Amino acid sequence: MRVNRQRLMTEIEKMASFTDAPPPAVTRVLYTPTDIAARAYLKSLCMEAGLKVREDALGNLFARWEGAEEGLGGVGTGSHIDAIPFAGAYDGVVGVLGGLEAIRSLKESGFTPRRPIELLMFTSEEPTCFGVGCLGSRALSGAWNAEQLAKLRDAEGKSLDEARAESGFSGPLESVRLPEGYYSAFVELHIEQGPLLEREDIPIGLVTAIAAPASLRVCLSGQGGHAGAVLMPDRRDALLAGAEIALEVERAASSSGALDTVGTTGIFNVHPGAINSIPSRVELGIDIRDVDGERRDRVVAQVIGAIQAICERRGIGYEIDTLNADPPALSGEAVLAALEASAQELGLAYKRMASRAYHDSLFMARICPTAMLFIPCKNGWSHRPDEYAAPEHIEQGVRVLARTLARLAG
Ligand code: HGY
Ligand code: MN
Ligand code: MN
Repeated sequence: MRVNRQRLMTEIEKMASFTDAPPPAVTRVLYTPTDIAARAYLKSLCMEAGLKVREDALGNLFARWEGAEEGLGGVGTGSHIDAIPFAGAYDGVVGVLGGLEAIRSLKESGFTPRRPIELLMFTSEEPTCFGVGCLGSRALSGAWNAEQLAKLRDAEGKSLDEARAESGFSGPLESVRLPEGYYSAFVELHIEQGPLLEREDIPIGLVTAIAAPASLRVCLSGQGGHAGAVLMPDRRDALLAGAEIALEVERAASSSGALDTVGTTGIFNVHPGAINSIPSRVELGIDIRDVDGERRDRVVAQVIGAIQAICERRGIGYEIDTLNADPPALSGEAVLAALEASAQELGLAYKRMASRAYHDSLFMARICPTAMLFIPCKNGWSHRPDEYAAPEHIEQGVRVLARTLARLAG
């Protein structure tokens, strides 16, 4: 079986051209015209490969290679093509186009699967639009029901229903959830988004667990006013409360007792944002994660307690909205074993490791045995324009994935 590296790299480059940022940056936000054009490009590749393509009411895309036997759960592979602002060309894309290449390589080698093999492109893995990540896999796994999804609003107050309808995805949200047993296994190929594989010069990572992400949206309201005329004792400055909170996020995560706990204040919006006006309103976006769900929850509770104390001391109003607090996911041993056997067959060194980034596999693990396959990325950089994965590593990842799909699909 031969992976066509040239074809795959050309497609990855073409996918990167669908961007709303100046190259090499990639910005491809959910349901934007750029996202829709990228989806159309992917659909054309899947149809050219002779796969049966369908999209669900949220825009999750499924490209299916029917198996020889009827009525068996399929083997899924895939990832996402949406990209946060000023990201890179490989996050998610390697798993979608690499998954397609694995399927094409198997087809071209004359392999016939017993079970169907299906490529997935999940809608909205990134939280950019609605504040919560993995919307497509959250919905199709049943982790979130239609009511929870319908409550989501974007920054302009538009609902998920309005946004998806504008992009031509209609149909009841209830129809997104997959029937029991739809998949027998799921494997996602992804760049590591960390430095370990490159540092240890190991080409393959086998992901044993995915860290548990929690996100908070915090709205602070103080007393605005003239930066020159209002004396310091009379101020209620929302930005300074936010600054104390951001430092508390760092302190709470750093003192959890484990390096696995991370905390980030990635959104810090200030209103009105004028040099001579005291900030009256601030919106914070806080991301707290850990491979241990209980430890993560303790840190979240600590941060919420600190927000209350800081705001009461400073006379600042606050609203805290826990957008999501997902449990960690453990990989399926049978899928890990299939990945391990494939890497060994190919004579590739590998290491078992946790994923600190979340992925759609976090939710696929709720409906079938799931595991991820990592390849190195330069300096571990990701979510930035200079994100890079070497063609040789991408090809090796696809070769391990193809063999693993063949093993799992019989
Ligand atoms: O944030 C994450 O972990 C993923 O890259 N969306
Ligand atoms: Mn990402
Ligand atoms: Mn990703």
